[in-house]
Amino acid sequence: MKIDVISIFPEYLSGLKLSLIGKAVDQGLLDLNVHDLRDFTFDRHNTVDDSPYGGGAGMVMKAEPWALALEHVLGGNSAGGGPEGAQKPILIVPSPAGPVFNQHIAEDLSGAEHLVFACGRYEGIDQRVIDWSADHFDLRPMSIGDYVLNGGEVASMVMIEAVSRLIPGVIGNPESLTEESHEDGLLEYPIYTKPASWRDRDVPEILLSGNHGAIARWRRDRRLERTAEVRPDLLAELRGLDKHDRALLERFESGDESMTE
Ligand code: 6GU
Repeated sequence: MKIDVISIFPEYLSGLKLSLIGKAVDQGLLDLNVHDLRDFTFDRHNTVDDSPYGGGAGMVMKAEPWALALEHVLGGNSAGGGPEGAQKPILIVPSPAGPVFNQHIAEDLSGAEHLVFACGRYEGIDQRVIDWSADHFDLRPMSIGDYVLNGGEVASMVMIEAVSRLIPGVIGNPESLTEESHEDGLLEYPIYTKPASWRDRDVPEILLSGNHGAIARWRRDRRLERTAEVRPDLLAELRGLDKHDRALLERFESGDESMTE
């Protein structure tokens, strides 16, 4: 997968060189390039912003540097110029005004050939270049949650990490991708390691039993309980609950904790 990031703070993205994402880049699984928006300006001060038409607080990012940067990452791949039938690159514009990013979107994006992240700052980017970009890209404004950040850099890093770990080969043990929070709409079960007794707190006995069926059931029960407790909104979306699952949730809702242990 190819990922281009455009930002006025390219060094912000340097954290992506660390850990598993950096390794994926070294191994050639990920072709990650960060571009400085100011390289696409031609005035003495490398100006990327100006005051908003119609008035108001803050500054707006100018259209032309963005268009030049986006044309640069398109290379010969702009619509009409690229190979017949080739997918348009996906352009993600981080914005608190976009639909909220989630694991389903991460999975969808992990199958893409080319992702471009346009990190806005200030009050945002001139709308005309966003509209223009839709001719050349599959345009996706995207929020990472209901709060406001100062720019798209951190949001892009969040999305890049969530997407690239799903690319085959990026995570050494693909089994660690299953049974994690959100993988199938449930939060993950609690986990423990040695020692079996720590400061008078014992690991749940069933995990020491060697009974794999019972352990799997226990873990699913804990996932259901945890999800019901902290994210009831996720439970409402769940499909494929069996009789045992539904019985556990009913007991949980009625507050009968004794039957769930
Ligand atoms: Cl994607 N960008 C910014 N600037 N703020 C955000 C956000 C994105 N998602 C939530 N808040």
